[in-house]
Amino acid sequence: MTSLRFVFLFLLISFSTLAQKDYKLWLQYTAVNNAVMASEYKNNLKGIVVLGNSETIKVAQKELQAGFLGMLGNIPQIKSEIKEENNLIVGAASSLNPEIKKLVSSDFDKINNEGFIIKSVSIQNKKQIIITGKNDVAVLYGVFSFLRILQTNKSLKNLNIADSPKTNIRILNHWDNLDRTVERGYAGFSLWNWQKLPDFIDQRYIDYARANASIGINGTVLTNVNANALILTPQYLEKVEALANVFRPYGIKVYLTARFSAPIEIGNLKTADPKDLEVMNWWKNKATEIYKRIPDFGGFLVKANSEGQPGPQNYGRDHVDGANMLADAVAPFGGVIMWRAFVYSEHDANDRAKQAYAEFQPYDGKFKENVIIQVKNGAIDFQPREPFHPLFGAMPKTPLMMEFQITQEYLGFSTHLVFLPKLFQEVLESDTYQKGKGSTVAKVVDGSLHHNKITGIAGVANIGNDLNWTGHPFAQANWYGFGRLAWNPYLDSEVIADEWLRSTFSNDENFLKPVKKMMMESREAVVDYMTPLGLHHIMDTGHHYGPGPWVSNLSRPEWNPVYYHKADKNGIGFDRSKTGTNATAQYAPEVEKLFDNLQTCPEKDLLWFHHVSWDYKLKNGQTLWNGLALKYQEGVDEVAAMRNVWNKTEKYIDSERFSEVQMLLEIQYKEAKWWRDACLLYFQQYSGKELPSGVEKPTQTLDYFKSLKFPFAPGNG
Ligand code: BDP
Repeated sequence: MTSLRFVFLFLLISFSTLAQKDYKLWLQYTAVNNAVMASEYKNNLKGIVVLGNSETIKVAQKELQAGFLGMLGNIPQIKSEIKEENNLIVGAASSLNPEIKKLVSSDFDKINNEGFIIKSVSIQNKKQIIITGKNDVAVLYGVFSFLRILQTNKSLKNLNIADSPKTNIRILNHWDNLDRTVERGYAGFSLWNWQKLPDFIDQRYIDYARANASIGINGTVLTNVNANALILTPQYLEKVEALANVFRPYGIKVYLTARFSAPIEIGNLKTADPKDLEVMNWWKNKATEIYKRIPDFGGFLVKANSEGQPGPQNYGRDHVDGANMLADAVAPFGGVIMWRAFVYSEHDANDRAKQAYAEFQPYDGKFKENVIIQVKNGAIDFQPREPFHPLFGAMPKTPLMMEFQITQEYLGFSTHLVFLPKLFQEVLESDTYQKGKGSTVAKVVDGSLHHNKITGIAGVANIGNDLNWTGHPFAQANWYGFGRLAWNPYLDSEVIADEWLRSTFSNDENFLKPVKKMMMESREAVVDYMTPLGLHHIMDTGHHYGPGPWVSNLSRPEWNPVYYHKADKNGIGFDRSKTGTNATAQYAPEVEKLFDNLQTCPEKDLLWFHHVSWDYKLKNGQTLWNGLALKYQEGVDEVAAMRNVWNKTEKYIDSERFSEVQMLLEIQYKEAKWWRDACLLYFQQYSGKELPSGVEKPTQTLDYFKSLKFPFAPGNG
């Protein structure tokens, strides 16, 4: 009996410590086992001098203690004075004494309000390290960055870092409903426990804030863009206030989605017309009420007149009228309106890819100063690959915010390992040519191209209440990478993968090298086995799980995959060149020419812009049909290779995460084959050609694949 109890206890303890690894994200703070580095750290970190006593500074101090305890096995002494050498001095500019301030004064010119300085200095001939910034939150960013130096086993010698975020709004968009379901959420239910708030503060809220602050995220939209007006009632605002209080010390502002018809639904007005005086006043009063509770409330995110959501057009007004009315309501308090450009009208039979541009481009320069237009990275909808959204090159007088999707709605949910920073980087590096060569999307988004006052990057969160937050251990890397790119849109995704792997798993080169390579190749793999050569939106409809290129029976044409691939006896692809819908004309002439011409259009975007025959010759000499089939096979092979890489990592990491990823890769492999077989069998009906050699025979019939139904696929409301 006792021994049984012992075994049980042992299991319980080992379960909880292992499970914590999944939970701890990239803040593992595991012992530094590189002896040289460990001793360098210990020698340089004899004491900590923390200046200031705000809640944020307390958080910074706690984080340093946790980090040092985990990584070095002890906590350097907390000191109130700087006497000996080898201290870490942590505090905002206002708390530094004149002597120290002088040592870093020129560095302060290099940073903005949220930027930080980490510097090795000598004070009265004693060497010290300073972490500082213009305010306490900046110092906290510096602390996390300093801890990352240790986490990634880098040297502390001659530190001289001055780093600032390049965008102002670095924000997660939670598509979380008030009943705790998450639209397109694949990691459990919403973190926000509305029923227990405001009195019960789940530790998870704090850990969420910590994780975000560690990567520089400074805002969160708590609610779904398909909004519920109830969030704006006092009963809920009290709960929102409680969350805002938790997040504040971490530098995170709370934002909400505003349902445009809220004045009717919760305000008892007869209209929500943005030009109606009563409606304007209702929003002004609502804003006043919110800011009374939450003085640093960020503002509203709005999805209007899109996919059935109410908006100004219901009253004969336009997006400018709607956005500016809300902007007036929050302006006195410093609030911002993030107005989404994700629109495609049911009354417009034209190419869906052209619609957001057609609707929004004419509004350039018409929005109030505190409005920023939030544009998805591509013109359709978060596909495995899309050319950059033409609006990024077309609204010089309007601040545009990037919207990426971190949750993998169209990329295999939280089952497939796909390292998204690679996708994000591809978009950010795209050249709009708006002001000539080098006018990249990153420069539009960070405001450097048009000198915008507000700038931002939003990511649709992949976070839920699963033990590991994101469903897949590697999906944590997408949250991490999003934050790092929002801070610096010019960061290389490989650097991000390296940092994340070291902080999350191991610094062992034998682990890092192959796994990093696997991550870097994972995005192209998913493109290859789902939508190679520019194909898009051929997922099964509604839930978007698995292939459904055959779907053609939905009421709106652009909801059907057949609308996007246009496969027929002659060939496949959507002609968006000037012989087709002329969507290419929405780009700057240089880009337009590139995409429009079949000879110069990058093959990765071929079927996005052109309808080509099955016999069309690809650059490698293969026919389109053979090339397409071989790409699908390549995707499957890539997943098989990922699986092989992972199977060799067992000795470097904990068994729990090892086997989780192993099982997930098995599923991904199975699903990659499903994608290949279903798509090729379907397209083969039109090409009428045999599969080329090298492509495995399908395991099932087309009818079988068509018969698969997933009424309970997650994330679909
Ligand atoms: C699509 C999703 C849908 C969202 C919509 C949006 O399928 O659930 O509501 O985008 O971004 O990707 O508004």
